[in-house]
Amino acid sequence: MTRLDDTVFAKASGAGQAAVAVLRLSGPASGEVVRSLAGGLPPPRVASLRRLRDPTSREVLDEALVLWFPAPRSYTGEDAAELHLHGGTAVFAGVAAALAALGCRPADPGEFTRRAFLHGKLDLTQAEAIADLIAAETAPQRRQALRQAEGALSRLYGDWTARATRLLAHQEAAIEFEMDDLPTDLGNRARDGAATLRAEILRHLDDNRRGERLREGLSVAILGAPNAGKSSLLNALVGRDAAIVSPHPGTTRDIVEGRIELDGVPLVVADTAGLRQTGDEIEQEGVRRARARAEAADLVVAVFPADAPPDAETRRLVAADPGALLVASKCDLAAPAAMLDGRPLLPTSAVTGLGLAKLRAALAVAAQERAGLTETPLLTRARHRAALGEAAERLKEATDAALPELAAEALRGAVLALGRLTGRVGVEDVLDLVFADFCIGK
Ligand SMILES: Nc1nc2c(ncn2[C@@H]2O[C@H](COP(=O)(O)OP(=O)(O)OP(=O)(O)O)[C@@H](O)[C@H]2O)c(=O)[nH]1
Ligand SMILES: [Mg+2]
Repeated sequence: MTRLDDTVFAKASGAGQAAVAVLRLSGPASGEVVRSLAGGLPPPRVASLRRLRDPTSREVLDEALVLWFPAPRSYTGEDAAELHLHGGTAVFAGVAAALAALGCRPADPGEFTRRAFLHGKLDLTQAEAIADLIAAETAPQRRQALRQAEGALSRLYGDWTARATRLLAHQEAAIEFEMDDLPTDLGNRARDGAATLRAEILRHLDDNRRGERLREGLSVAILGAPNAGKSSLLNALVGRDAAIVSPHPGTTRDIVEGRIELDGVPLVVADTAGLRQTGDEIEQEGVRRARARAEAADLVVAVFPADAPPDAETRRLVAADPGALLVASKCDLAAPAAMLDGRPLLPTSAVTGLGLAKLRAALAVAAQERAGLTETPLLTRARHRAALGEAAERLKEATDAALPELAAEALRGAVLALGRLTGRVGVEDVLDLVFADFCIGK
């Protein structure tokens, strides 16, 4: 639980051994603490070189750059400071001990951003975007997170919340006027407005999870018969021995994942157990997991070895999945067919490297298509999807309501659901979820 009368600190950079470790401090006692350590407060927002001393023993702890950010112009919106220390473990430990002696406590993960939220510096979608920015691995992920941090999603969701609130006000006014026997079409206009808003929300929801995929990485599942060369293909794609390869059919049991990036889209490639009927319980579980992963994956790569007839299990599976990529493996051993069931087969060999560049290119195209890189703000989280789905549902109820009172009640539900997105309404239950994926010091 964040207590805003606490002053907290955390190492905000320089994990492990780095030349500089930045220590962040935030809370009402920040100014007093800096004064005790540095012998005075430097001017606001100007980096000043100061000697830090243990307040009790007066021992010099470090020569540090000290930055003082008086409220409200700080990241958290409260009095805050940064100490740029030399990067040694002993330096940090010494300063941390001095801070603890002065009554500060180490910050919880995400606590600085949580404080910023509580002081109205950012809303929940922006706080989530900062977590994404810290975790971003690729340039498109970074761009998406930055757009969201700048408020692209909060503006969109904030605008929807305002509109739903206005519709609710109209609906309630219509009820008032009705009681006074005044003619009005306010109620009808509120219902039309609800239908229009719902259509916009549904369009935003119907984006094929592009934003979430970009954030999490596109999921690719490699499927095929035992010994088809699936693990060899995974290893070739990720460029390391991620999965065990052996001439024994049924080697892979669990799902083995490797991450790659193609044209800026992260992919999580999963190698799976070979599909076959088997009496071996562990292998059966592996096959079950393989099928489940194929169901959940954004893209299936089906592997058919060139030196064997195509197996019925995998064939059946891809027949039901028109988006699957078909690959002929082991083309150094035998000449592959060009087509299978009327679909092109991409020839590859994990031994000679044949076709791997083409496979990467095909994966990149599929990934780009499915990630659908666009400039409009994308829906990035399941939390947003749930709240928007709920809002659309309530708006439909409002449109279809038989009584104005029921329409008003449904609109109130829509406002609440939309408000949860930015955290302006009903916030307590979502806070923990949002801040749980933060690292300490942010
Ligand atoms: N010549 C040749 N051999 C290959 C190629 N790919 C895989 N192999 C061999 O085929 C055998 C099976 O390869 P794996 O990658 O383990 O096959 P798998 O599909 O993962 O097999 P399971 O995990 O049992 O389902 C191994 O002996 C590999 O060395 C290839 O492109 N060319
Ligand atoms: Mg395998």
